[in-house]
Amino acid sequence: MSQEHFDALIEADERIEPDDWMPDDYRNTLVRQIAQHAHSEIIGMQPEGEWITRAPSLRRKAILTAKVQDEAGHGLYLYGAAESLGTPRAELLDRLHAKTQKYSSIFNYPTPEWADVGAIGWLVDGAAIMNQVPLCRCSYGPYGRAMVRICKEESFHQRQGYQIMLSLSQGTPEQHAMAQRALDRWWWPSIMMFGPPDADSPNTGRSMAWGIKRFTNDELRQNFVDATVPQAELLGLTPPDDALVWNAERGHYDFGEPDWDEFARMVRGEGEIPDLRIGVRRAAHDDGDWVRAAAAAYADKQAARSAA
Ligand code: FAQ
Repeated sequence: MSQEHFDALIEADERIEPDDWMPDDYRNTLVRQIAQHAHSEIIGMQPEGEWITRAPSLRRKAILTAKVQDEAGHGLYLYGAAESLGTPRAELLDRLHAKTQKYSSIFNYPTPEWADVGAIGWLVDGAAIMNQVPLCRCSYGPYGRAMVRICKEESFHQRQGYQIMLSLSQGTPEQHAMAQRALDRWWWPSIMMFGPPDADSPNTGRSMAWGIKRFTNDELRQNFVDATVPQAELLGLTPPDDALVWNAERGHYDFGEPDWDEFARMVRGEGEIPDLRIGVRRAAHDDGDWVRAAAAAYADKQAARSAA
């Protein structure tokens, strides 16, 4: 195995597997992206998890519980994919807790109303699908395969969110207004979730050449806007962007410029919410100490038995 073999696999659009030789930069890029992705999944459980006890019906509670559990599962597959590159999960969690590794900016926004749960499913899971379906073809095998199942589940999440928004937008005037407020809160953060503009994205070029990313941040952002505006129209809701207009010449929607300073603050984890998210995560990790200790003791016992 050598650089030559690696280059040939990439050139042929074939998969790199854990035992294959790979350049250090390729490995480090994957660990960085997969770890950030895994952290996003488990931190992303919090804004919606806060609504499980307050969901408006038993049916909504059951659906939301299942969705939040799915996000935990996504975290597990992704930490597994990162471990196959030689970085243990415990180390990645330490980096998350120390804030030396990132999670998605989108989870640094609050969920003050029930409609936020609908908007997260519709917009955040919708953006996640747009970004992650191409990742099913990622050149690194374990990541691409994990993404297949994740995308199927995200698709269910997107539909449940859209269905909440549909019920609210067709409900009482108060419910319709609550749905509009949630769209106002989540529209721009979802647009920014795709990452910085291509001109300011240091990783895109190399990640595309390696077949990790298949589209640039701006391409995916445009696809998301094009897919989502008609969905908003169907709901009778209006995205909070005066510059949003169909451009027949381009065959795409034109849209306004996000507040990239706000994005940078969210990525850096400034403000109360990032502290809250990491605090809750650390507490959950510490509370789970005894489970990890018990699992390790059980594994030792089993290993000693099979050795005897
Ligand atoms: N937030 O050069 P690029 C979900 C960082 S999962 C924070 O463009 P890249 C499911 C970036 O890391 C959501 N940081 O970077 C769910 C880099 O910093 P670094 C997560 C961001 O990697 C739903 C720097 O900016 N999805 O939502 C963000 O080529 C509901 C320069 O950026 C994934 O992680 C951001 N938004 O492209 C769960 C998908 N954007 O590392 C619960 C996989 C950029 O050099 C509830 N990841 N940065 O220090 C990706 O596709 C890519 O990593 C991008 C960024 C597109 C996110």
